[in-house]
Amino acid sequence: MATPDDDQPPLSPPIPKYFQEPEMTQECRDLIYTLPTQRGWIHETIHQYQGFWLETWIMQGVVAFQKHFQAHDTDILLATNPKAGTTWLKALSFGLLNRVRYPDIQQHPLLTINPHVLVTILEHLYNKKEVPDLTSFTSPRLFSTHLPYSLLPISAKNSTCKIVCLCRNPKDTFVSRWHFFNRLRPMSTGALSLEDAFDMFCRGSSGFGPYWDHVLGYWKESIEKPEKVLFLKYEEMKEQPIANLRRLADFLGCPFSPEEEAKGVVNDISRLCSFDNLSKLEVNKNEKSFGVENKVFFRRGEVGDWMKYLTAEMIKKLDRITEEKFHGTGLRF
Ligand code: PAP
Repeated sequence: MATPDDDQPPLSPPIPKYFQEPEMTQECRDLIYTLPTQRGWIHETIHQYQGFWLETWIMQGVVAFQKHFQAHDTDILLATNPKAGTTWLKALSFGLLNRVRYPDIQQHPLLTINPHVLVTILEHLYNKKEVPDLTSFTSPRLFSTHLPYSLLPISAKNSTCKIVCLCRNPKDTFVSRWHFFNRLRPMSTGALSLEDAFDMFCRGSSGFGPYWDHVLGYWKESIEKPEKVLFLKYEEMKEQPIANLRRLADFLGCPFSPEEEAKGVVNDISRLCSFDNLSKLEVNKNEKSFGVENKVFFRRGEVGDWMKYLTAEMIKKLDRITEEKFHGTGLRF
């Protein structure tokens, strides 16, 4: 039986504060009570809300985000399925948008601050406070979310705010997710076996899942509204980081100038945000953000790591589901 990775010891309990349930309003409790419920990956329970599965601890944040967030036309929203490369996309987007402010790469905030601190995940912010104060965010505001497209607040869909979706092949997404949650599970709950996690993932009951529906929601929007939604693939970014960084810059309306190209700014940002660079920084090796060890966001950063973990039967099953779900959509891995 496969066990969670070898090269980093599992985190010790308790569950980091970040993933603890907030004090829940009666309204949220009442809502949860009406929802289909299954076993969760980190907490006891996960709930089906508007077609997607959400861990209990994030329910309140999702509902408040949907209800109260007012998108600005200039906002940028990074949308990812968990473990699709959120940390990387946050770093790249922050580096891109702030390149004039931080021209000296040797003094860059990404060298001392984890990308999750630099780019706020909205449902987590709304989990802490029902109506958070966003006045300190300057334009263009850069946020991230794990919400599927259909669950986004109406203003995010109706405004001209831009959405960048990064997705990753289902097998690596699953394996990365399994490792991640095993690092955060309380010892009292014990490790989640690969087999159990696989079963939950395939049934769609993983946080912000079903994975396929999440990916397809953004894929379809990116085809219908390419000026609003950019759809990136982790594997393509690994293969052609520079070309994809230029694509991202163009989409966000801040293309690299010929002078910047000549000075090597594209390469500088790409290198700064690479797995090799970020994962070796002191801040990402030995420090915590929101009570979570930053190193849990940097495991291997490879394409195809799933080969070490999945059985032939699992591969067949996951491939079959993916083929069925993506059939006729033009999306493939
Ligand atoms: P999140 O959705 O919970 O924020 P996310 O950053 O998407 O997490 O997932 C972490 C994955 O991205 C890890 O993949 P792995 O488990 O297969 O190794 C992590 O290694 C990878 N990752 C983090 N930073 C980078 C980076 N700069 N470049 C490429 N991959 C990265």
